[in-house]
Amino acid sequence: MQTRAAPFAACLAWLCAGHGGAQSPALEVTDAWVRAAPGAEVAAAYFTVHNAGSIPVTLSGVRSALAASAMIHESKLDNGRSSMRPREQLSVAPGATVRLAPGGLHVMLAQLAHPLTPGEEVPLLLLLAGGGSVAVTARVRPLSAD
Ligand SMILES: [Cu+2]
Repeated sequence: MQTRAAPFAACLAWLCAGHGGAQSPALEVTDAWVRAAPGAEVAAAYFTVHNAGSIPVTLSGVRSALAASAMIHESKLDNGRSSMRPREQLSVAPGATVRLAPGGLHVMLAQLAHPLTPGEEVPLLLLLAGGGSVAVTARVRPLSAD
């Protein structure tokens, strides 16, 4: 298991680093989208992440220029009731694909800079444990999308 890095320390390390790590993780992010409710201050972001490299890659957080707060959440159905809780880290094994999708893993965007409208692009920065990040652009889809 990996030690749990304090998100803030990880952030500072990233800001201070002049360049990324020696090996850039082979993380492929596809199908990034955001489900937005009209006028809402929160929205959920989804994407599919594939680790094409030979070492495990761990997402330690997410940021967005359009949201004051972005967190990885996991929805679960307990006794027919849906609940969600934060996931501090998301590990992707070599060769593995992890899908963030409605009803499961998602990125919760809170305190949005403005209400999102379908078609709009939302920048996401996926922070990697150990330094580095992956920039992703997610397209806003209507609330009815799944
Ligand atoms: Cu959530």
